[in-house]
Amino acid sequence: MFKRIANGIAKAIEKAKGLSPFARKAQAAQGLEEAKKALETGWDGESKGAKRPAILICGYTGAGKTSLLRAIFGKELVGDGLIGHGSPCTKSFERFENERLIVYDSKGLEPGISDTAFLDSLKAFIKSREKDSDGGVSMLWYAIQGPGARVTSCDLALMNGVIPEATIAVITKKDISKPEQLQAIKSSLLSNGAKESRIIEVSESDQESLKALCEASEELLPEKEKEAFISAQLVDLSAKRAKAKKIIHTAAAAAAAVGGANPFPLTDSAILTPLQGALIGSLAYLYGMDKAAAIHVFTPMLAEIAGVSLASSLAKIVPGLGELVNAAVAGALTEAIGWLAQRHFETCAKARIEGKSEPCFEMPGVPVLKELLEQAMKKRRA
Ligand SMILES: Nc1nc2c(ncn2[C@@H]2O[C@H](COP(=O)(O)OP(=O)(O)OP(=O)(O)O)[C@@H](O)[C@H]2O)c(=O)[nH]1
Ligand SMILES: [Mg+2]
Repeated sequence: MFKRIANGIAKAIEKAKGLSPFARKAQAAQGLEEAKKALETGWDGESKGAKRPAILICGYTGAGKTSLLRAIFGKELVGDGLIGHGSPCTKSFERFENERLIVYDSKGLEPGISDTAFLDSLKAFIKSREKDSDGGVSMLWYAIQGPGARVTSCDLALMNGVIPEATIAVITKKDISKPEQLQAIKSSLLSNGAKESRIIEVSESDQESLKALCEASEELLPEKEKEAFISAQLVDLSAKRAKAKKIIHTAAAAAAAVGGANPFPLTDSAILTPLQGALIGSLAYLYGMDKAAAIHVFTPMLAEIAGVSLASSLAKIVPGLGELVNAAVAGALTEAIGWLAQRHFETCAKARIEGKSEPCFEMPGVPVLKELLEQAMKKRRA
């Protein structure tokens, strides 16, 4: 995708050569219009490369299944009023979904229900999903609450009898469990054939524990589903950062190729904005932002980027840039803009985890831009 957009930019640079300085500026400004479209292309490109995983969560009633889903995927996916304080809450299989993921939250197993009846209903449900156009259930999170300190024969039958190769045992409510209770559950699971890496202790308010569950899940999912899962979850920010780095480097390499093949004046650098728009769109998908929201929030940013470039203030911000956009400068400009957007997305993700409202994007002042650009230039020179 980035290469395709870069090819279009290379043609625009070629076309600009014979134009007057005024016409060149107008043409560079035109890049902004294309950048808005590219933002959408970037978002679509990233989402097409991913496939929604379907996670099924089950376990006894009150184990904390719905609470866990809310803590990892946010209130936007699992709404208010679905947590049962005092009485069983979730009825049958509830499906929650967004553009990145499907989750099936199951009714909790209640004492008195026969193991075999529950196991059969779960197997029938998984079978029925196989015909789903979205594909079948990818993974099972089996919740066992820590303070209960026991693993029942029914727990084992469910964990070993449904999709054992894609099951993670999740010991919940770690915060109110004694170490010996957690240990008792773990030993029992291990002695019944569970893998240590597939047993995760969590509590809904311990981010590190939730991140560990995400990491174990990422390992288990096929590549395309892993991409979508990383984008859907809110707690493993390091996985998002690693993916953001790859996206930024691919876009920066495409920009460097354009600048390297045909260097152009720094005052025309707005011509690169379509590439930067696609980059921001890709990052927006990764950080869980809706396409429409991304366009709404980042169009002004693209305009400001184009504005800084058109006003030829870039040379003033970083005098070392020189007068030509060559491979190093094109790559560094794109990389700096990528990290600028990534910083904003990460701040938004943290705000969502803490239940705060997301801050608006504000174009940083000259010192921050200068620092980002200088860092990117230094890396390119090295
Ligand atoms: N201390 C503590 N309480 C928790 C945690 N997770 C959930 N709870 C509480 O456990 C109770 C049950 O939580 P739910 O998320 O409704 O449990 P569930 O497994 O979905 O229950 P059903 O829908 O009935 O099957 C609620 O009072 C939650 O607030 C946790 O990590 N720590
Ligand atoms: Mg529930």
